[in-house]
Amino acid sequence: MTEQGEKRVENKVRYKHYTMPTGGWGSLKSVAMDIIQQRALKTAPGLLKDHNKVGGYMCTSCAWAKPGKPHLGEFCENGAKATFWDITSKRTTPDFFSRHTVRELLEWPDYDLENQGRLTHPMRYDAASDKYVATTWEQAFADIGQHLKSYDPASVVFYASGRASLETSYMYQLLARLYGNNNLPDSSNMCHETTSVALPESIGTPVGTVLLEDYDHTDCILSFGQNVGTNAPRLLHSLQEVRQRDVPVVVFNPLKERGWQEFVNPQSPGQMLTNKATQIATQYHQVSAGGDIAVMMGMAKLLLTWDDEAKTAGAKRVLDVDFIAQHTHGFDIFEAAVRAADWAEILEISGLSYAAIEAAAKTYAKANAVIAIYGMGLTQHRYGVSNVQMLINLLLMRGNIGKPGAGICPVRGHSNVQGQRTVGISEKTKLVPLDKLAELYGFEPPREDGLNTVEACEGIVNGTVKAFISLGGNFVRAIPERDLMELKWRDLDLSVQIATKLNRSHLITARTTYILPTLVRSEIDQQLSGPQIVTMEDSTTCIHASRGKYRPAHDMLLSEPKIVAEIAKHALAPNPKVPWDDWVGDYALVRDAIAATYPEPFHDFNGRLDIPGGFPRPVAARHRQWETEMQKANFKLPKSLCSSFAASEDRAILRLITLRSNDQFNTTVYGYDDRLRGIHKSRMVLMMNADDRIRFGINKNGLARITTAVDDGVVRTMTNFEVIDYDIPSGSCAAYYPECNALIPLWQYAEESKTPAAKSVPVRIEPA
Ligand SMILES: Nc1nc2c(c(=O)[nH]1)N[C@H]1C(S)=C(S)[C@@H](COP(=O)(O)OP(=O)(O)OC[C@H]3O[C@@H](n4cnc5c(=O)[nH]c(N)nc54)[C@H](O)[C@@H]3O)O[C@H]1N2
Ligand SMILES: Nc1nc2c(c(=O)[nH]1)N[C@H]1C(S)=C(S)[C@@H](COP(=O)(O)OP(=O)(O)OC[C@H]3O[C@@H](n4cnc5c(=O)[nH]c(N)nc54)[C@H](O)[C@@H]3O)O[C@H]1N2
Ligand SMILES: [Mo]
Repeated sequence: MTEQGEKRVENKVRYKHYTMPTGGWGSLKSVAMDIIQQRALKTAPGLLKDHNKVGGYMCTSCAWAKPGKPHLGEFCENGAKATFWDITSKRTTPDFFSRHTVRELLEWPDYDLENQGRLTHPMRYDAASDKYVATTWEQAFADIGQHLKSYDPASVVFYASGRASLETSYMYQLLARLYGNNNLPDSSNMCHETTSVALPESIGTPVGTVLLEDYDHTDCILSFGQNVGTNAPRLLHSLQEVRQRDVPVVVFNPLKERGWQEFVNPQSPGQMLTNKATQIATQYHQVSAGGDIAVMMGMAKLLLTWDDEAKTAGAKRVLDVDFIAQHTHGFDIFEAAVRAADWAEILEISGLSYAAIEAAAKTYAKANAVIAIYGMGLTQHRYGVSNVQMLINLLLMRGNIGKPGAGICPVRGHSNVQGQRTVGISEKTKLVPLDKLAELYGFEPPREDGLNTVEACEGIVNGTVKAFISLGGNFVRAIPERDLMELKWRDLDLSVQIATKLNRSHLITARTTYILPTLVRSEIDQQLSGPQIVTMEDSTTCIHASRGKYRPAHDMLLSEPKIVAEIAKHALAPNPKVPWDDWVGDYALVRDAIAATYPEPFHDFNGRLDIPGGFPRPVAARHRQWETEMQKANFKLPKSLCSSFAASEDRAILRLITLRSNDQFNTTVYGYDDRLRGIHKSRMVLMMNADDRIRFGINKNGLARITTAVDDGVVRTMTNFEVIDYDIPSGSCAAYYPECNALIPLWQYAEESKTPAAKSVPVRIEPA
């Protein structure tokens, strides 16, 4: 098997270590190229005025916080790219579909598909011609409704990617529950679900405790497994300010990511002219993939040792003993486990030296208020939950939760992925006020948990899932086990893809398949009561309004709330208590419904839309109130010192990290340049430690085959990866997502959260 994208992308990779800072001129140039490529010149000036500003629209790229006092341009290179790809003047019209069969389009790489521009018409797949043909909205909704009425409700999945607004998401979850299931997996299942499982057990909240202003008060930052320069670049503004106060930033990442090293703020003329970069990381530790629990265990051991010494000497304690006594539970057992942990094992698994771990622990121990940032490098591992809980343990040891300048800061992915969970998109019934929904809408909601992403895939494989509705996203491309999933997807009876641009999930057709094109957030959403406002929640739990500014890409497009409402009206028996049409006419009424369902976070929702910086939803742990069973913060024992699948004794198996380049938003590939890693022209690249490359007999700049090293009777192999010698610990290697998803077994996920273990795929490498 080869990656289909290869066929058209024949460029040979060019690799040159990138020494420029993140941001700066490189970033401006990249934005300029994108404006030209997407033919978005006319719309570009709006970026300064409206992007992430009160009265404007919220970026559709990452979920990072939008400050109350924004910068002149409150956007980054990647947010700008995401916007230009949304407001591109290119169109994927019925004429385009009439010229290409689906079989032909399946040969195209992701980049070429989305680069056709915005979808304009509802399209239905016609098997006879193997083409998509234009249909009317009325026909599409009538047919989809008819299909949905014919299924057992348990066999239908309502997936959501993380972009849809709070208003759409609320309507969507209600649609699923009125239909009769809780099958509401979302992209969070592949992402920060680990966080949503780990944090409630530890501190009684599913979300982070840090607000943007905490960055003004912190005196140390720890970062684990997040690539700031690419995936949340506006966070660099806060990090730069933190560094200007000389606050230490300690980074743990197998790869030397440029964003954590140096940054020039493109919004600052002074910095641009002098090109004077701010050094971000004060310590950079290249931990092995899956080695974080071991690192944190080592740090915890040192804290205990130094605390013992302080106690003996009668000096100030290193542990925050008052906090531990008053606010936590389980310290004794945790302490015993930390004391028992073996240094040799810690060093072996972490891949770091004792001195490195000691340096990190010293910095941590000296600080009074510490923020811990993390991303997919912690969540997408077999013991991802332990990863996150171990980080919480470390914070709890010194009382670093619930005080200014301190706390846990998971950096979320999609711009409203967190908010979707807040308003009920969840397969877990315990997270949803079902009784309230029953009372408001006079129906009996289903009470069994629904399917998460992995379970939905299992259902598709075993035939129990018959229909898949996708509110955005590119599910087939984003999930593991691509070959089997693409095969089984074709047995689905119905696939409905609500989308903005063409992607591969649209081309893996079911018996009946529709593409329903929709507006993007930056476009004016005109309904009966006038142009509409939508809302979303950022990584720091702050809720913002967003107003579209651009003319819709096409007259035929419908908004997401309208599409959801029409599917509901055509699939469900009428319910006078659910005013779908009124909601579509005025989204303020949906916000009233959200406020009625969730009075605490959303009281006076419509009155608080334009608070600069958004309004935070209440998080008890910020005030040291712990909504756990014991009403305390819990020290949780990690399940293992290593968060990955076990390594082989003979080092024949490497851990493959699948990650993002600087030129993509998830499965949307903007181009073939990962500028910040110095990798150009190709994505079929394997980043390897030179010793490993030599060990496996691969020539410098040679080609490699990657085979998943699991023994389940399935062969998962991909070939023709161009190998580059990369600064990465021996034993770990890295390649791009989504290309490598064919290598990830569906059953290798984080225990408890079922987040696919995309950061530690056990692989064998050989010359191709
Ligand atoms: N421009 C842009 N922005 C995005 C996205 C995008 O694709 N493009 N995607 C959005 C989404 S949905 C998400 S979830 C976020 C993802 O943002 P990130 O969390 O940054 O995700 P990844 O790019 O997958 O990379 C994670 C980092 O973890 C490191 N890593 C891998 N394994 C380990 C490990 O075992 N330990 C440690 N300590 N580090 C490890 C990798 O080297 C990499 O730097 O970004 C969001 N923002
Ligand atoms: N191997 C590996 N796999 C991974 C990951 C990894 O790190 N490694 N990361 C995982 C993570 S963190 C995530 S979040 C998932 C992402 O999984 P998804 O969220 O399913 O994928 P995206 O690539 O974000 O979806 C892109 C598509 O969304 C549609 N779209 C864009 N904007 C809108 C909009 O406003 N409305 C609608 N209706 N549609 C829109 C477009 O048609 C576009 O093609 O992938 C996961 N998969
Ligand atoms: Mo994500």
